[in-house]
Amino acid sequence: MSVYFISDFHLGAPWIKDKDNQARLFLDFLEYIAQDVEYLYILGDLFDFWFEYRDGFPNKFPEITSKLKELSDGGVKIKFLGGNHDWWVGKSFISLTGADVIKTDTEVSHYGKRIYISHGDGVAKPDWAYRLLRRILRNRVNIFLFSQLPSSIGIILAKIVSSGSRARGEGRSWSFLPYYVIFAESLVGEGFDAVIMGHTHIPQVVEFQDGVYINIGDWIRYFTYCKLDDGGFRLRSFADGTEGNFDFSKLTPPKGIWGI
Ligand SMILES: [Mn+2]
Repeated sequence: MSVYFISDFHLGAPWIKDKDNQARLFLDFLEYIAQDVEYLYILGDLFDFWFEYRDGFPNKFPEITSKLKELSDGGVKIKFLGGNHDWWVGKSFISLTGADVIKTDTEVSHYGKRIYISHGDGVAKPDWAYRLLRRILRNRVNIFLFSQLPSSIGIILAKIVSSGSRARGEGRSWSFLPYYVIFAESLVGEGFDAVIMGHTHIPQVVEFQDGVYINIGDWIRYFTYCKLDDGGFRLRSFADGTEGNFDFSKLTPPKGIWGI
């Protein structure tokens, strides 16, 4: 049995060109791993926007949520750690998918490994504007106020969350990557065997003396994920519709509109 880590689908983002291909690959992936998945960690930004208002939130991805529910009903433990686009998932998401929701960066343990998991937003120190916005958007009073809005008005929140990060994300993530490595290295120094994050949309594996940092990339350009079993951690890609190695020569600098 294996542990899988995935993130950054941004389902529903208007800037994703081939949504049908994305949805088909994701459903095929869930089917493919069904036989050996024990834990499935979704490390945020599954949705480009999800917030539960007074009148709920319209589920635009019934095929995907019901596939996740099928897995959790079959005994798979799905753990959802929200990202900067979908941190506000709540009761309706939980009942649609059967997932457990984790609200903060956390430590988990599998195959004797201490693993630090995080979406990864707020790790890059120079991104002060986002770090401030994050505090506002995660403030309990503000969340309550937003949740009282009907979803038609509350969609304003979606625009703040989505367009803000799109403007910032463009071309800037490359320069943020060293901060992720430094952050991970210090956690490895504290005794973690692995630090697994998403958010940058750039798959990365950085080996330290006593541990590893893995960025699981995205499901927009790279279709990457991390798999852990008794053979250790591996970064894999499902871009060809089956499990394969990720070819790092395929990494390209972000161009045009590209949100994180
Ligand atoms: Mn993100």
